[in-house]
Amino acid sequence: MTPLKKVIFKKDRSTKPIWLMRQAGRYLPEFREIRKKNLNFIELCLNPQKVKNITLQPIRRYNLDAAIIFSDILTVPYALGQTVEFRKNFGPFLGSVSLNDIKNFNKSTFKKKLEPIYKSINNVKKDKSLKNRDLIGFVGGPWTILVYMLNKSSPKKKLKKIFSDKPLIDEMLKYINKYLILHIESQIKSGANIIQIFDSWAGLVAEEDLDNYIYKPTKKLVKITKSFKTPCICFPRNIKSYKEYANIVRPDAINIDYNTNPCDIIKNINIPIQGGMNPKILLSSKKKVKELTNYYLSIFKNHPYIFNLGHGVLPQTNPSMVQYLIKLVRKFNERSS
Ligand code: 1CP
Repeated sequence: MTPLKKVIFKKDRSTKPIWLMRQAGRYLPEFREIRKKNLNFIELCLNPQKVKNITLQPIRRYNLDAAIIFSDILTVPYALGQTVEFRKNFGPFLGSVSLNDIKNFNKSTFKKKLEPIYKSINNVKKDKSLKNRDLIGFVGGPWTILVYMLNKSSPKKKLKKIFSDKPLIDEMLKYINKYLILHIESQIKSGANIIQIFDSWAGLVAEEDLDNYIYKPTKKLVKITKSFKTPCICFPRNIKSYKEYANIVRPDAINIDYNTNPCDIIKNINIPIQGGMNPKILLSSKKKVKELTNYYLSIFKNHPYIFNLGHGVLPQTNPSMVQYLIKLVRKFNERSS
């Protein structure tokens, strides 16, 4: 059994596997080298040969337990006909889209547009370096995808008024979910053996809307993933209550953000937990990294736990600090065995 599955399915507490969100990406010089020559980010995500290479870059450098397919959650709006660009120092920039556009879209066009991603997963899966490692496929949470589609840029800066139109949101979520299901199924059939759902903007939803905007649609995605005997890890970042989310949505494991107190979470949640440590710590000293890593490891010592961060690796991170972090987790595992 692969390392993450051991924790998730067997509730193994004896070893803490490690992978990192955004383990491939801008902090790696070998990624920046490729990115410099590939200015269209979506096109890069749809190039199986390059995607395979980028996905395996961190696996070649470090002793990680899982690879995550190099892609982006915004390939879904792209496949639904919305233009998606990434502008330097601005982030994603999306074109216009209407409810009718999505209503009338058809599944085979969607699948055809994302076919290169499925081919990439298949290619990565066959690589020798993936032996006894997990390959993680992913989607954005329905709400997070909707936020980018309607806001057309990151909500970090400004969230548009449109978010008060509840009937429109309900209707759009229904259609978005149909395509997220298709994307999940296709990734699993191509070789992804774990699915992670990134609901990065779950924290923006008011208590009264959680059921319709987050719980109900996400629950469906989790159910579909589980029907393939594939674990589903959910990351509803900054959600009001991880406990309530876990009880209602029923993921196989839950990723926590860095504002979540790990001591509280362990009292409240009995499913496997992933992540939590603030990625900013990797910009500080080895001493501080060691302290905080050992703090998380000791808290989750007797709980099924996958080591990860509370958000993605920051672009300014020195790759040697990532190396050091992995060494610390491996050392802890050796001491515990
Ligand atoms: O060079 C560049 O400018 C591209 C930077 C980049 C990278 C490396 C983007 C643009 N996406 C990615 C890859 C990516 N995105 C992965 C690859 C696998 C890995 O983790 O190694 C994954 C899993 C994602 C997921 C993703 N994309 C999320 C969910 C996680 C999170 O960060 O909250 C989100 C919100 C996105 C949208 C997105 N794509 C890229 C950026 C800069 C953003 C964030 C936009 C914003 O600030 O709102």
